Amino acid sequence: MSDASGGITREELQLAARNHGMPLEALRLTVTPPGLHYVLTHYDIPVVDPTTWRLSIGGHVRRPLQLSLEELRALPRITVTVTLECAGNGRALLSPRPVSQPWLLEAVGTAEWTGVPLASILDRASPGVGAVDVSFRGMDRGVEDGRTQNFERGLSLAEASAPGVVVADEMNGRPLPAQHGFPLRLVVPGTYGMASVKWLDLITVHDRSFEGYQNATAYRLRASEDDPGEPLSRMSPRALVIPPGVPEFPSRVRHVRPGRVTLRGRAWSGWGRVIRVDVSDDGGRSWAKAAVGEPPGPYAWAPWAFEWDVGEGEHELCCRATDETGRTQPLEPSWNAGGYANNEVQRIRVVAQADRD
Ligand SMILES: Nc1nc2c(c(=O)[nH]1)N[C@H]1C(S)=C(S)[C@@H](COP(=O)(O)O)O[C@H]1N2
Ligand SMILES: [Mo]
Repeated sequence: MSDASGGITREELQLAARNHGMPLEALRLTVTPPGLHYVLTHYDIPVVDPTTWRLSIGGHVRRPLQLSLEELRALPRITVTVTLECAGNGRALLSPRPVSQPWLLEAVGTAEWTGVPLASILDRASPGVGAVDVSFRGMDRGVEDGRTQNFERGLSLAEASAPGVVVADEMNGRPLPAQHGFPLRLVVPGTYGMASVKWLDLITVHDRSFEGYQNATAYRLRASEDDPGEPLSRMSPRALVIPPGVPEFPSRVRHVRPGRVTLRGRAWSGWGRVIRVDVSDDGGRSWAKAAVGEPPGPYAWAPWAFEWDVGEGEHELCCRATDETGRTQPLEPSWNAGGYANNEVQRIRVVAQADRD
């Protein structure tokens, strides 16, 4: 990945125009409609014929399986409400900017995913003694690192067998939209989005660690390009606020009237429950505690609210989540070569001015 420090590059613009974030005003909704949920696709969206498509489960298993969509849909089903966030969320705030999808803070969404628990499918296939990893292959192909490949990510057998991990054919009660993985995708709660493989057609159980590109090379926290780095997994805590008032076009600076403004937002962490959200209106010098509500489930964002007394003038609004493990958000980003997991606090410029007309 190369770096950029100035204006956006054509490569970044290409990615930004194909993939899209969730407009932050959609934080009003507990469940994000598919059209507003963020989308990230490395290669092209494949067109899949659901009548000939099959899910194969093989590798180090006692009973290799092939399932049609109909057969899958006949198995016992669950619905999980899951907040997904891209590991690159916050990348464009880094300097120099690693050149990839230039997310600011909008690579997030929460959906109700319905399908078959992965654990029950693995159970049917019966992993052999000594199974350690499970990989998930998408049907989409492209060139990365000079090699033509399918998008494929692995999990440990323990991560794959966790409750809540689902092989989903429905999003918000409807068949998956093409851009979210029709006809079938994996959804791994608590983990950054890259684990949730879309257009899934092959599950492979391994008796050694899976060293595919997306695990061994991409999605690692590296100090530099030559650093082997640490693998990324769970989402760091983050709180976002619904930008208050109205936006100025095109800067998106917010305009509000002085007085009482109710701020609302959502907060999540892949490491545990969010137990605290703090708000600052002076760029992070002083903080006050917001009220955190109940999330719609153990794998989804929690709502929060704060009564803000806004004085006339310019403010820099910030919010910060802390989870039950004590993990929180830094005021300054920590740079890494891939531009991953930057959970620095959100900063929004707000101008409070009484109406003059
Ligand atoms: N097959 C496949 N699965 C994929 C990807 C991809 O490019 N191909 N992108 C991953 C990444 S990086 C993210 S953040 C999530 C995004 O899921 P969404 O587009 O449904 O929000 O999908 C993941 N699953
Ligand atoms: Mo991602």
